[in-house]
Amino acid sequence: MPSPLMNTPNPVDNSTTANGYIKKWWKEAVVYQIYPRSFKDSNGDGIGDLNGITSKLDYIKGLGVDVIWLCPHFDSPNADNGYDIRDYRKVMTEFGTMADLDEMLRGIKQRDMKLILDLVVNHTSDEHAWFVRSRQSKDNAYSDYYIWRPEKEDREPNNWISFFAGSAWKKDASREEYYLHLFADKQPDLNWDNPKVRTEVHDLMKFWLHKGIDGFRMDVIPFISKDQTFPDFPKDFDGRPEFIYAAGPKLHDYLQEMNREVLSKYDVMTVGEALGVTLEQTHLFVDERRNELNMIFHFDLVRLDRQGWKWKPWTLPEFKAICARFDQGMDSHCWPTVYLTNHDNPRSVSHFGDDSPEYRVRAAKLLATFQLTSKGTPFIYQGDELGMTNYPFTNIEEFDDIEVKNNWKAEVLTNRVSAEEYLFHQLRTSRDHTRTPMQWDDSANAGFTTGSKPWFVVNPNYKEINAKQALADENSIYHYYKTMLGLRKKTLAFVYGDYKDIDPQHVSLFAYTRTLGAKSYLILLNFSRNRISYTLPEGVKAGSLLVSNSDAKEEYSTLLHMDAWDARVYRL
Ligand code: TEU
Ligand code: CA
Repeated sequence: MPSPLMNTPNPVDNSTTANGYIKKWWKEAVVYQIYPRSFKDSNGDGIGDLNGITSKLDYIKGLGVDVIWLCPHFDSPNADNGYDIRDYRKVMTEFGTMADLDEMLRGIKQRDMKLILDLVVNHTSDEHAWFVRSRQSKDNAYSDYYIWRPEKEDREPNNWISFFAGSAWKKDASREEYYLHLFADKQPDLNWDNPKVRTEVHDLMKFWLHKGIDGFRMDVIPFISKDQTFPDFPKDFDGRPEFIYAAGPKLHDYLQEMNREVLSKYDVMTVGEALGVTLEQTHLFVDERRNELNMIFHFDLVRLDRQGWKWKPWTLPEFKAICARFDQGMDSHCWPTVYLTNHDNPRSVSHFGDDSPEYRVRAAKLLATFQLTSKGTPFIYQGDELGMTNYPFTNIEEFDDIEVKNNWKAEVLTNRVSAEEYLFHQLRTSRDHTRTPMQWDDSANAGFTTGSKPWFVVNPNYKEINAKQALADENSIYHYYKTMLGLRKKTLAFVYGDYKDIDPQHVSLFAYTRTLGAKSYLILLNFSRNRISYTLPEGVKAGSLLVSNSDAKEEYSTLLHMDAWDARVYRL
């Protein structure tokens, strides 16, 4: 039965650009990511919910985005905030009902926006009916839905580790076997080598597509295929298991099958979260001639200052080198994404900008300028349009994230690392920084909930940093995003244009051009507090000024004076 909410037709004409890209709606779209638990609480229980999102659709549409990516909204016991799904066809009770979801989807469509859902199918919750059956015996219909192995010489089947600390295997008392969990032990990995599992996944995708949703973000999708011999980590293992987990032998067969069986039948977009995928492997996922996924999220940029859970300093030339490498590494058959944060990373202005009261607004606008003049589909995380910042955690009790807590047990409680050192790193890297409630206004709890207790700490800076203030102030970060989104919409060169870094070695200025046919633009970003006098290289001259995050007026010049965190876009 055709759904009344079938995906909306797309205006983009699928012709080819001057530099060889086939135009697609999802290449020109800008996505806004919602973490439902922290977006807006409508009933005072302290937990964000679907009706809360519906009540804010005008706010989201007002920004000028096209697509909403909703983090998991499915029934879940929340061992990992919804990334442990108990029932793929049911809405998480705290978030509302299926009727609320239909209402939200209708509101999204009415505003000419689209919705993509989070497809979490590398693993389920251990409370999923499949796992409940699977652990009961070795010979029921669900026994092979998960990855079970006998113990090996009195211990785990191999030495694989979980991303949330400890072994990736857990011994199950009833089956007397180990099951694999690359994440928490409450997140058992599905056995994709069982064709019944793949059919189940295809069916649940169709269930949601029939509702009229417009695609999926696919959680850790490169991990779905496992080397069934389960070898130990190689001798030269570098401590980064993701590169081993993402190299399963059947991965691309399964993605092509999923495309053939499901995705090819709908005009939808897909983006795979590609932990453990190198730039060199990217085309295998996204080359349009291979019919797998449209795009993937790389980790190189958001994790450039990381070593495991530890933070390390980064430099602008390193940041630029990653951008250049990705641009050169993907031809016109591939399409990139651009994101500076999500629910697994610190706040972008705290991470790549400057969150001091003096420079926060400028720096957040600079990052918006970067993101919205970059090639690829931009993904904006909720609250970044307000310049929300990292949370000033002072002790471990304040955190919620299972990753932070499990690593604390593994590192601090075993005396490997001091509490001070651990907190020093988490203050810079923790996933919890982006999970604090959205700051809507300056009333109690930032207007996130009418109840007395939000599920998670509210950043104390909500009195200054909130949506109400941002909407009222025409110089706010929100309005700047809106301007940049409007400009991107009418300037195809920002979407498809060729990219050229004109000064890769400069330590604080990022200067690049975007060119499509006869149209060319120069973007200048001062990633520092220093004032810079900059002479453009031979042959480059700034033309008229299209956008600036300051009151600078310089135009038609080869010598430019950039203040702290200045961002400008010129015609060339
Ligand atoms: O994340 C994948 C993932 O492993 C990392 O992003 C994670 O944050 C960690 O830093 C690895 O060290 C996805 C989801 O985005 C995340 O929220 C889930 O916790 C995870 O998968 C499991 O579903
Ligand atoms: Ca609620």
